[in-house]
Parts: sequence; C-alpha cells; structure tokens
Amino acid sequence: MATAVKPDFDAVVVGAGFGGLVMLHRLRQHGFRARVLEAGSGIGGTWFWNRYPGARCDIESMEYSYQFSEELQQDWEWSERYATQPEILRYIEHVADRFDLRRDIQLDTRVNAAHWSHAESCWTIATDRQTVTARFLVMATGCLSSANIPDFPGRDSFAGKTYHTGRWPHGGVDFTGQRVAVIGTGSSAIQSIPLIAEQAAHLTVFQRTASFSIPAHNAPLDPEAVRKVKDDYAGFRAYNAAQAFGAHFSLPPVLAYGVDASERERVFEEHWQEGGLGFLSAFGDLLFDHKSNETAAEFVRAKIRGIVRDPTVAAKLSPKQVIGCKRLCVDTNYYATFNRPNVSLVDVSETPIEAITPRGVRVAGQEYAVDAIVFATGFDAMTGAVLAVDIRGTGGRSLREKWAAGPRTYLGVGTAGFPNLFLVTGPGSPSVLSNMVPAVEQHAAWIADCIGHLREHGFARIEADPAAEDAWVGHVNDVASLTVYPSCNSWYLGANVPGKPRVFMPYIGFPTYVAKCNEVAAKGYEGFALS
Ligand code: NA7
Repeated sequence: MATAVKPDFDAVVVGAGFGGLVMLHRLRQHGFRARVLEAGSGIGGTWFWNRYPGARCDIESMEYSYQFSEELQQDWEWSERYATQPEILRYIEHVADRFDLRRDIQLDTRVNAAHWSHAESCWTIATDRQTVTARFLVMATGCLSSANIPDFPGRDSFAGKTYHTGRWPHGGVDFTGQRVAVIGTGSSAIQSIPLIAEQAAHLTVFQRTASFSIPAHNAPLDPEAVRKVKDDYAGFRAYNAAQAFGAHFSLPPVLAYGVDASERERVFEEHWQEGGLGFLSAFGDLLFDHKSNETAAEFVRAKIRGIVRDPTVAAKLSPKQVIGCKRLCVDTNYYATFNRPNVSLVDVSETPIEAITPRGVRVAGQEYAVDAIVFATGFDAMTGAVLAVDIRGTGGRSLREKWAAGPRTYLGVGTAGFPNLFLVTGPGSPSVLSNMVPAVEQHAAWIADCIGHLREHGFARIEADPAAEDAWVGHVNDVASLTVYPSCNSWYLGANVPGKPRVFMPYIGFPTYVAKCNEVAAKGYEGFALS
C-alpha cells in the first residue's frame, strides 16, 4: 500500500457470525493479514445469541448455508427442512474448524471505537481489551444483533427473572410451573410461544401488532430431494440468486386478480400447504399491489378464524396491516397455541403497556402477575450494532452524526466520509430482504476483491463518492416505493425503535443489486474515489 505506516493488520473485521467468518476466509485467500474481533464468548453471531426455545431459521437449510466451497456443501448433511439454532451453530463451528479460521478470531472482545487517520490511512480500533490498527475496517456486525428492550416505566423493578430472546441463557430456561409473560409477537415470539406454553403454568402474551404467520410444515429432509440439490448444487444456487429475494421461490407472472376467486383460493391453499415464506410468491403482485395483497391477507385471516376457537381471540390475532409488509413469520402451531387453557392474549395496541411492576406487567390499570418476563421485542435493526461503535471518519466526523436522519450508504457497503470502511450487508443492500448467507458471501467476496484491486493498483484508500451515495439512496427509496413495504410500521423502516429515523433500509431486488455491484467493480469501482 502506498503509505509509510504499517498497521497491525490489513483488515479488522468486527463480528464472527456468518458474515465475519466468510470475510476472514476471503481476505486470507487474497493473502491479507486479518483479525476478527467478536464480543461474544463464541462464534456464530445471531446463532450464538438467539437460543430461545424453538429458535430456527425460516429459510430452508439447503439454501441457508455457504456456497464458497463445493466440498463443504456436498459434505454437510442438514437434518430438517428448517434447521434449528443448535444445528446451525454446529455448522458454523464446523466451517470455522474446517477452514482453520479460529486462529484469527479474538473472542470476548467488544469494539468500542474506531477512528480514521487520513495522514496514516488507517483505522485505530479501540476494544475493551486493547487498541489495534488496520488499513481497512469491515463491520460484519449483523442486521439483527443489537437487542431492543423498550424503556417501559419500572422495567428494572420486576422481582422475577427477565429474558430477551436475542440474549438467551446458554443453559436454557425451565419455565415449568411458572407464570410467564411474553412481550411481542414477531418471529422470535411466534417460534417460542408454542414451546413456552407447553412448559409454563400460564402464559400471557402481550401483543401490540398481530403478525401473519404461515405454517412451516417442518420435517426431516427427504434424502432423494437432498440428492437432487447436491447433484447440481451450483445450479440450485444460481437459480436462487436469480430470484427477487435471492431465495428458492420465484414470483410468477400470474397476478392475484388475473384469476377468479376460486382459483385464487386454490393457489393460496396450495402455498399454505407447502408452507414457509414462499407463500408470498403465490401471485406475482402481492408485494406490489394493495388490492391483490388484501386477497392473501384475508386468506390467512380466514385460516386464523378456522384454527382459533374463541372468535374474540381469533379477531385479536388477525393482523390488520398488509401481509409481508412486516417480516412474514413461519411457525409450528402458533395460532393453535391460543386454544390452550393456560394461554391468554392481551392486546396492547390501543392501551400500551403502562409499566413493568415488581410483580408483573400493567396494562390499562390491570396488573398481570407473572414469575418471568420474556422480551421478544426484537432489535435495533440494521444500524444498531454499527452505531454502537463510535466510528469517526475524515475530520473526526462521527457516523452517528452522519446517519442522524437515517443511514446513507453507497451500495450498502460504503459510506462517504469514511474511507476504508466496509459494511457487510449494510443498510441499502438487500440483506434482510434476501437470504442472508448468500448476501454476506456476495459482500465478502466483493469487499476482498476490492481490497485486492487497491493493493494491485497501489492505492491506499477507497471512499464512496457523495454524489454516487445520494443517487443510490434515492434509488433504494424509489424501488421501495413501488412496493407495499413502506406502508406499515416495520423494523425495515426503523419504526420499532422510538426516535429512530424512518428510512426504508433494505434494497429490494437481489439479482439487480448483484449486477450493479459487479458493474461497479468492472468499471474500476465506479462511484468510489480511489487514492
Ligand atoms: P420483531 O419482528 O421486531 O418483533 C418484535 C415484537 O415486539 C413485535 O411484535 C413488536 O410489536 C413488539 N414490541 C416492540 N416494542 C414493543 C412495545 N414497546 N410494546 C409492545 N410490543 C412491542 O423481532 P423478532 O425478534 O421477533 O424477529 C426479528 C427478525 O428475526 C425477524 O423479523 C426475522 O427476520 C428473524 P410491533 O410489531 O412493533 O408493534
């Protein structure tokens, strides 16, 4: 690199989840000296922290895995259609051992600050253990890693135990005989509620917004189906990468109102029986047209009314918003759990939780006494973990300040004013609106190639150009505005965290995005300044 000062590392990667591990592997392939710093006491990121009962991925196992090694994807055997958290963590551990990644990963190390020095073209990274320097800083901190526990009055006064689904105790929790509160009804709640209900003496669920959930129909994988995928794994990956969400369901050309009501019903039923997130691909326009979307929403509401015996409870569980606008959930026995005599539902949409008291949760003057509270209240998504680090770029400007009105990036991978800073699946990239593992792999390969290009051409710095960034931010918003996504209070918009600016963060369209990244690279990193 064209600079006199030799930093400790070519690159420091923050986070040892799926993104950080493949980033390290790619950097090493280019011969770079890299170090991964990880706050947890183990690797795995999301799959290290989210150990709540029922935690599993709702992207199918055959897709939710790395593709950078054909041998790896041939050798690894997934057991179920949707892998559990322990199985995914075992897989990640296997990858780390197989590619000898651990020797460059430092655990139990929280990165507090990262400051850029223009004169030295390097980052100084302060952790709770030491300070290191690196030419490049790669934030692989995950989109859903900064736990959100709302600031309920009296939150710390509760006398019993509290848990957040994303910070679950390693030894598990035994709720036998206990009165338990679950606050929240997103994916984590929907996976854990049926299992907590089986154990607890009584479970009270506090719901602010009802969620749409599609049955998982989880089952052991059929060896014949696995063989078919493995016979042409590359072809399977290529097909998935060509779909809008980078996952194995394609949006058909048929529109919801292109068929009559009985055919529509038949198609929805077929997708319901198939199960999973692919439900939204029943028709090509469900995510683009509100009227079409309502047909799918109403189909699911009818299912809820069919499953839940008490009509009042069924009505409360029936979402009013657009389906798919908030992240669609995938469940095993979620709605049916509300038929159990030991489960009750408290609607807090109009009368919010007033307080956490020493004995429980108070809503509309009524106290619900419990022994334990589970906060299934989600995450400060996409920006929370990045902004938890005091990142300062050119002229000492902080990223928090730059993003005060919402995140601004070029391709979700770089941000103007912060040279040599890369974001793995940052805001403005498909990230959470695609299959995360291929998304992090694509970023890791692109970033490592980019750093390789800089070395090859004798550049010490790369920085997003403000004009390219403005154009990209505009484009991300333009694409989102063609869909139903901006129409509800989702974490995609930052709406779940009080005070967070409302900006639609993920980029919709995996194939278009990948093509754009490739084009930018092919044109010598167009839209970035190299120096
Ligand atoms: P989510 O999907 O963000 O769900 C969080 C839930 O917590 C959701 O139902 C929220 O209601 C609820 N919540 C948040 N704050 C409050 C307050 N103050 N009062 C009552 N209820 C509240 O997080 P998950 O962990 O379930 O899932 C995250 C992602 O992981 C998921 O989307 C998948 O991609 C995997 P709200 O809807 O905001 O009204």
